Parts: sequence; C-alpha cells; structure tokens
Amino acid sequence: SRRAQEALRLLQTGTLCMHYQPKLDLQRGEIVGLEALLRLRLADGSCVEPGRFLPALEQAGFGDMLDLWVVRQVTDDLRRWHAAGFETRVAINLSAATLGEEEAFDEILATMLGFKTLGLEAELLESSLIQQPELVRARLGRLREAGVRVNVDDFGTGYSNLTVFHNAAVDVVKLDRSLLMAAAEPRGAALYREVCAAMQRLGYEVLAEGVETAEEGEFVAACGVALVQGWWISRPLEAAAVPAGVAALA
Ligand code: G
Ligand code: G
Ligand code: MN
Ligand code: NA
Repeated sequence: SRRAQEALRLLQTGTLCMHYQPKLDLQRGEIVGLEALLRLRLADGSCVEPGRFLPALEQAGFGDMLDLWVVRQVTDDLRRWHAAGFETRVAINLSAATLGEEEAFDEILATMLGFKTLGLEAELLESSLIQQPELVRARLGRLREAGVRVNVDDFGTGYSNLTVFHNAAVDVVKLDRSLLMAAAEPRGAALYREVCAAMQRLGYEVLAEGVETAEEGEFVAACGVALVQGWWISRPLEAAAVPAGVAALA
C-alpha cells in the first residue's frame, strides 16, 4: 500500500528515537513521570511523528517488534539519565500486538522488570483492551504484579467500550484531548467533569491529556484531575534534554 511504502521510505532515510513528555501531579506540584513518544529523526534534524509510519508498521505485523525496540531504547535512556543523577518514571505505549503475542509480551515484561525500582508504566488504547478479554486480563495482571502501572490511553475516542473497566485491571485513565476541546461548550464541560468524577469514584487516577493553555489547566484542575500532560506543562523533550528540562519545570 501507499502508506506502507511511505513508512519504509521514511525508515530508510531517518533514525528512530524517543521523545519524552512530562506529566505534572497537580496536588504535589511536581513532575511525576514522562510518556515516551516515538519519533523518526531525519538527516536535516527534523522529526516525523508516528502517525506517518506507525499504523502501516502495525498493520504489517511489526507492532510487537517495535514495542520491544522502544522498551530497550527507553531503558537505555533511563540508564544514561541515572548515570547523570536523574531518575524518573516512564510510561511506554504498547500496541495491541504485544498484548496478544506471548513471546513479545514475555520479553517486554522481562525488560521492564529489570527497571522495577525506577517505575515503568504501560499505556494501552481501549481498542487494544477489548479483544480477547480473558487473555488481556491475565496479561494486565502480570504487568501490575510486576509493579507496572497500566494507563488507558485516549479515553473517550473511538467507540468507548466500558467493559474495559470491569474486565481489565487498570490504574490510570487518560482523558483524550478531544473531550477537553468539546469542553469549550457547557455540555462538553459537564461531560468532562462527570466522566472525571465517575472514573475517580471507581478508583482510577485521572490524567488530562493535551492541556495546551492556562485556561484549560484551570478547568481540568477544577474538575479534580490528578495529573496533567500537554503543551501547557511541556512539549515532548529529546532524551538528552530531559534531566535539565524536567529540573527547569520544578
Ligand atoms: O507523539 P504523537 O502524538 O505523534 O503520537 C501519535 C500516536 O502514536 C499516539 O496515539 C501514541 O499513543 C502513538 N505512539 C507514540 N509513541 C509510541 C510508541 O513508542 N509505541 C507505540 N506503540 N505507539 C506510540
Ligand atoms: O499516546 P497519545 O495518543 O496520547 O499521544 C499523545 C500525542 O499528543 C503525542 O503525539 C504528543 O505529541 C501530542 N500532544 C502532547 N501534548 C499535546 C497538546 O498539548 N496538544 C496537542 N494538540 N497535542 C499534544
Ligand atoms: Mn499515550
Ligand atoms: Na492520547
């Protein structure tokens, strides 16, 4: 397909790397972790976002191999930061393929286990959690037993399937930016507030994604979210810029 061809062309010309976006704990007023985001750096120094190459690779069956590459890259970055006296928790996006493939899952979990004390987290799309519910439940259980917190990513997009919340054990619900954009209208604001409250009553920690402005920050804080991520706090940072970048936010 055309998309697969573009993805291969990009991979031929660029280098995969990770960027890291800080997450702010509103109560503590501290950066409590980072989300690892895949990028492709081109020779001219510009970066391509994953939307242009990741879906084609996942469709071609490379999702689990890519996740394994990401976990190794993140743990390398964590080692370098640790040597420089910087420690943090990092959340890794996992593709649906990884939850389904035993070999890939075991290897990724083993790699994560080596970094238990630093605190790794997993982010999974709702759509990855609704297929093979028994298998997914077992795999999420193994992640959480290993101390890996599970985040439901992009909540509120696609067709939200609420069975995730009684079938699967998760720790954090990340409310998608589209819900926040809809909150510019009164009904959208009420929906955001109620979804946030319901998730908290069910015992989940709630993170507001894509918070771009102080006004949005004040709104989500008033809704009671625990964690905030978005340009208002920080853009995703290059790995080398993370220790100083996070220190500057403190
Ligand atoms: O960083 P950006 O907004 O362009 O990310 C676009 C999408 O790609 C997001 O949905 C995000 O979850 C996904 N994504 C980003 N980095 C990774 C990664 O390392 N692995 C996987 N599987 N998905 C990622
Ligand atoms: O994993 P997820 O689908 O949540 O990916 C998050 C994506 O959103 C990343 O690609 C990141 O670059 C992007 N992003 C992060 N903060 C903001 C923001 O404040 N506004 C917008 N529009 N996008 C953001
Ligand atoms: Mn994510
Ligand atoms: Na998201």
